[in-house]
Amino acid sequence: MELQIRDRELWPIAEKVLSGRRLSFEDGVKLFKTHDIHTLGYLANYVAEKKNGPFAYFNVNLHVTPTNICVGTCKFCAFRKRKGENGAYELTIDQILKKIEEYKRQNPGLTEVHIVGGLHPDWNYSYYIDIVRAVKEAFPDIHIKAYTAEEIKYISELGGKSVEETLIELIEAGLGSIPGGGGEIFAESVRSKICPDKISAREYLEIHKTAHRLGIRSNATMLFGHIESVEDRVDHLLRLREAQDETGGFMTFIPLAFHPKNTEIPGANYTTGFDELRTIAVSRLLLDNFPHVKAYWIMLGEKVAQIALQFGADDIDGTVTEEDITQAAGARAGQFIPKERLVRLIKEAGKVPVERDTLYNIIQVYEEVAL
Ligand code: V47
Repeated sequence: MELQIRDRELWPIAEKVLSGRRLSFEDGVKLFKTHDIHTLGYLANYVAEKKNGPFAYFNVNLHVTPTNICVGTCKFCAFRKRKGENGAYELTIDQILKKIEEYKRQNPGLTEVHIVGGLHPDWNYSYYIDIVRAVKEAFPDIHIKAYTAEEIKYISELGGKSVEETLIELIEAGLGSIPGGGGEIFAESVRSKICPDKISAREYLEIHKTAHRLGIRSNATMLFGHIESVEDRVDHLLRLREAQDETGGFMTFIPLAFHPKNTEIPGANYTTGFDELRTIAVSRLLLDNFPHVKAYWIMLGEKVAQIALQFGADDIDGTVTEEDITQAAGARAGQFIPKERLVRLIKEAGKVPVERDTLYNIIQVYEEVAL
C-alpha cells in the first residue's frame, strides 16, 4: 500500500525525505504548520530507523545539581534562587560525592552523572573544576557530562581564561562531554526577551564547536512552547544543522517542552501533546546530520515520550532520579523511572531497547528479555 499523504503541501517534502535530500527553511515551516501528523510521524520514523535501525536508547544516569543559587535572570527559569532566599542551597564536594555514592549503591549500573547548576556569585573558577576532578577521582568509570555552554562561559570569566583554556582544564579534570542546556531559542528577538543576559546563540554554538575541536562530544537543546514562532524554531534547528556540518561533534538533539509554572513568561501555557510530537518529528527531519533525537520523558511525561519513539525519537534519556529544573516549573512527570519500566516503554512502542553509555556505546540489548 502506498503512503497516503493527506496534506498535499507535504508531497514534495516527502519525496525529498524518502530520497535522502536536505530540507529547506520553507519545508521546515510547512512541517511545523501541518496537521497531517501521520505523514510527519511516518517520515520521521523512516529517518530514525534509517539512522538507528529498530533501536531506542536509554541509560542509567543521575542528575546532580550542585546549587540553585544563580546570578542569571532567565525569565523561563523557576529553579534559580538568589543567595539567602528561602530554598536556596549549595552542596559541598563531599555532599555531591555522597549523593553519587548512595545512588550507585542502589544502581550499580550507573554510567553517567549529569552535573549542571547555577552561576553561583561566590564560587571561584577552581571550585567548578574541583567538582569535576573530585567526582572523576572517586568514580573513575562514570562518565561526567557537565556544565552547559552558559556555565562554561561563566567559569572561564571567573578564571580570567578563554573558553578553550577552561575546557582543556575541565577535560584534564575528567569532563567527558557537554550537555545541551542553554540553547533556548537562538533568534535574537526572542532570546533578548526570555534570557536577556544569557550568552548569544553565536557564543553557544562557538563553545560547543570548541569542545568538539578539543575532542569531546556534546548535545544540543531547544526550549519550545513559550513566545517563539514556528519560524524561530526552524531557524534554531537550521543553525544547529550548520554547526554540525562544520564539526560533527553533536550526538543528540533534545527539544525541551516549556513548563510555565513559577516562571516570568506572561500568559505562558503547557505545551500540547500534538505540538510535542510534531516538534520531535520536525527536529528529526531537519537535523539530518544529528545521529540522535531524544524524547526527554521528564519534560514530555512517559506517555508522550513513549509515543515519540514512533515519531522520530530514538532515545528516551535515562533513570534520572533527581531533576529539579522541571520540578520547579510545574513538572507533571515524576523524577525517576526504573530501568525495567524504560525497557517496557520502549518495547511496547515497537522498538528494541538498548542500554547505552553517554557516548552511545552499547551496554546491553534487551531484545529477548521478557517483561
Ligand atoms: O537550559 C529551564 C531548560 C535546560 C525550564 O544534554 C526549562 O542530555 C522547560 O538542557 N521549562 C536544562 N525547560 C536541561 C537540559 C537537558 C536535560 C536533559 C538532558 C540533557 C542532555 C540536557 O532546561 C535549560 C533550559 O532550556 N529549562 N526552565 C522550564 N520552565
